[in-house]
Amino acid sequence: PAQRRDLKARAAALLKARNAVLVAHYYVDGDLQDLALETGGIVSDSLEMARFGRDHAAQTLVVAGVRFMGESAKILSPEKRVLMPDLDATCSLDLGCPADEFARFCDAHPDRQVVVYANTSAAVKARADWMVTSSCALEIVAHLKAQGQKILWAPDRHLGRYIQEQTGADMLMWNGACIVHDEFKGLELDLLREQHPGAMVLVHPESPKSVVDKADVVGSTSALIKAVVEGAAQEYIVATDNGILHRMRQLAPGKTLIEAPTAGNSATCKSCAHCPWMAMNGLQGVIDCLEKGSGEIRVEEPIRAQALACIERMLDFTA
Ligand code: CIZ
Ligand code: SF4
Repeated sequence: PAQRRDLKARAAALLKARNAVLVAHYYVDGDLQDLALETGGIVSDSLEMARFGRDHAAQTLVVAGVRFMGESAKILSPEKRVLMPDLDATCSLDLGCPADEFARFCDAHPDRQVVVYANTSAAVKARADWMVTSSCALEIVAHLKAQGQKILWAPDRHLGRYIQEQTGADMLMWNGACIVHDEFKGLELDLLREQHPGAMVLVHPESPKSVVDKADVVGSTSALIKAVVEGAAQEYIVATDNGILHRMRQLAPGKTLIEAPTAGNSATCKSCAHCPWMAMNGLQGVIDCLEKGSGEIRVEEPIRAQALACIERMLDFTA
């Protein structure tokens, strides 16, 4: 702990000295989340991270999250330096949706509006009409449906199915999944719930249908945090990356938080729902990228400009 305190103080001093701000996701290590908040940065979901980075005066953004988050920051703020503690931090949704294959899929369905989840590369966004995050996907798809549009959706099949069920939109799906949320199990969740009959079940829609169907609240990371803060229940079973519990505990200190069961455990033992790529972000990485200028995100022009149009459509819609 003394060593961590020391690293944190060094990282804080460097952020200040380099006129940099730390933009962190809810799923990264608690130390990084605290550092971001203590130094004038933000801890948030990918939508708010992108907005915050764009609007902040700092000329260097340190993005603690996964690669698509760094890319989104660079797409929105090309004049800023965007650094990441570890450039190898990626996402199974991004990996599972290569830009060339995706472009062929789109070319085969020219009559559809292409809607992609934030968790994709800049090149995939460049091919899309709309980007969405889980906090605005329902609204945007409902809007497109009302206009009579048919949709090509990528890459998360669980989130896509959930949105289709909710909106009734005509959606053709890419077959991707998040390796973390895909592991939550409905049957084990039932057993856990029997042990905690008063608990509210909070589920991120990247989870399988068997889990989403048992939820009291289905929503983005921000929506799940709000549900804990505002909920009347004492206990909450949380089906999303367990990195989020840090922020939930801070904002709702009196409440009991229980991790939802995954395939790698049983209802009675500890969950293992933590993204291995989010876990690559650490205090030392923040120090290294600021000291050495390593981990810099670059996105080539025309791709950047095309991806920007797709992100801005969402930002304008949700403004
Ligand atoms: O699972 C993720 O990577 C999420 C929830 C990203 C986001 O939109 O904040
Ligand atoms: Fe991707 Fe899942 Fe990790 Fe989020 S938690 S970055 S969706 S692999």
